[in-house]
Amino acid sequence: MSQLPREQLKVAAERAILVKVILPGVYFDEHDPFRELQALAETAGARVVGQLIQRRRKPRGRTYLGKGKVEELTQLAEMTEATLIIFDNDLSPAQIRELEEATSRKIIDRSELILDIFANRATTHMAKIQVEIAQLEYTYPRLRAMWDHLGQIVGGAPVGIGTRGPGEQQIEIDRRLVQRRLRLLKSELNDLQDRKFREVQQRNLDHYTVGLVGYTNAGKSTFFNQVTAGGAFSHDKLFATLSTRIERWELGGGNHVMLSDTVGFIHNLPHHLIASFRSTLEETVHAQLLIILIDAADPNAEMHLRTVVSTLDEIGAVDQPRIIALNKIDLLERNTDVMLWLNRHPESVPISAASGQGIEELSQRVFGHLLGGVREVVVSIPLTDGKTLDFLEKRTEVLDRQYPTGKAELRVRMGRRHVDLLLARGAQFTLDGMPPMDVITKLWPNPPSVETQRTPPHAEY
Ligand SMILES: Nc1nc2c(ncn2[C@@H]2O[C@H](COP(=O)(O)OP(=O)(O)OP(=O)(O)O)[C@@H](O)[C@H]2O)c(=O)[nH]1
Ligand SMILES: [Mg+2]
Repeated sequence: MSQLPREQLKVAAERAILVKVILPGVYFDEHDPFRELQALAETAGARVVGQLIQRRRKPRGRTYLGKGKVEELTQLAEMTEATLIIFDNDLSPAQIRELEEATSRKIIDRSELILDIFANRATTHMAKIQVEIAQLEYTYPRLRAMWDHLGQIVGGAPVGIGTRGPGEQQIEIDRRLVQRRLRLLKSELNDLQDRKFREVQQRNLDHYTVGLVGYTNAGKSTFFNQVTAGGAFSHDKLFATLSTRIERWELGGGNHVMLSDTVGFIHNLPHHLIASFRSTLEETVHAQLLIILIDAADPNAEMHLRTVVSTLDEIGAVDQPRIIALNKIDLLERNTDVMLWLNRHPESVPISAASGQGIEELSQRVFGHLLGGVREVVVSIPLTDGKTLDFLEKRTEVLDRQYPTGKAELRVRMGRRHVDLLLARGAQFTLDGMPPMDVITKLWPNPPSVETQRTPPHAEY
């Protein structure tokens, strides 16, 4: 296994040229087309020494780039002494081989670059298994096409290549090894996933759970650290977080939710990579509320939002209400930028995870969801039920207190969740003079998320 050459094609410390082919109808950043690829390359540890861009109606079959551009690329690589060429587009194994032969440089595509970052960042056992599965599934089909020519590539070629000519027999042996390893990893991941699923189910019974999601580098971990006991790694690099962390977020008045911070999303993430990160995203899929954190200061923020929404669809996180939080507003120079956003997404909450601005407003909104909509009702309980009295005094807003014989009648502002909690404790009480079960559906017609605010219908996704 340790001999798989493309698995060892590390990006760190290489001199790299970035290449992008712009195809009609495919999104790209017009002001700075290499912005994200450059950040990804630097995150992986490469030094970017050149860039090359081409607009085409469709990719050229053999080399993706046009013939003249391939020559230009080769010259650029020679001039800049580049050892690595990174394509923003996903390439087929045959295209990689053609391009490597033409340029005598190592070629990788965006998916391989992301995998390389994931491989370096994975710290938990689960993340490591998921990355290895994704690597084997993405990388392996390319091995066969690669091996016969890797030895001729300039610089950075892994040790062993070129000295060991892998014949058909060797490929066959390794193919079987890869399959066996994949089966082993997948069965281990299945076990971990089952355990994780039970944990998540139990947590959802015990607590209200809120999933923090967003594009990579949006500031999720910074926010998480602000509002919980923290411990999440935050950094100005892409994919700083690769596993999920859950902590208590105290909302005041004895109310709390469990908040999860997880891996960030990115556009065009290969499907199998999303699939292999399913276990990491288990908390997100089953969270009772989602906060979509957007870096409002990023020029591509709208595309980021679209990516997050479509990734949530893809992983099946579609049932819960969502709140959009516009982060990094401290970086927005003009108030009009915030106003523009609010115009387009009127339900969103501007915040700064770094300075704490707006977080109180956001936690109020979460609080509203937690309670499932606040209503003003009269709760009547026996005077002897000190526990329930105590609960109402501490957890709800008491507006009035009356004590007719043997009873306490409190006019309170309470949420559906308060009623559920009281029922779960076996408390005996009436709401507006009626048994709770008779009035719940009248007071809270759409439980559990009365104030559901899905992304507004006019937004284009
Ligand atoms: N100015 C400013 N910077 C912020 C704010 N929130 C986060 N940042 C910075 O943005 C960068 C990314 O923050 P993270 O919290 O690591 O972002 P993340 O969403 O967890 O990123 P990944 O885990 O990589 O997906 C860090 O350099 C933070 O300091 C903010 O409100 N204002
Ligand atoms: Mg993070």
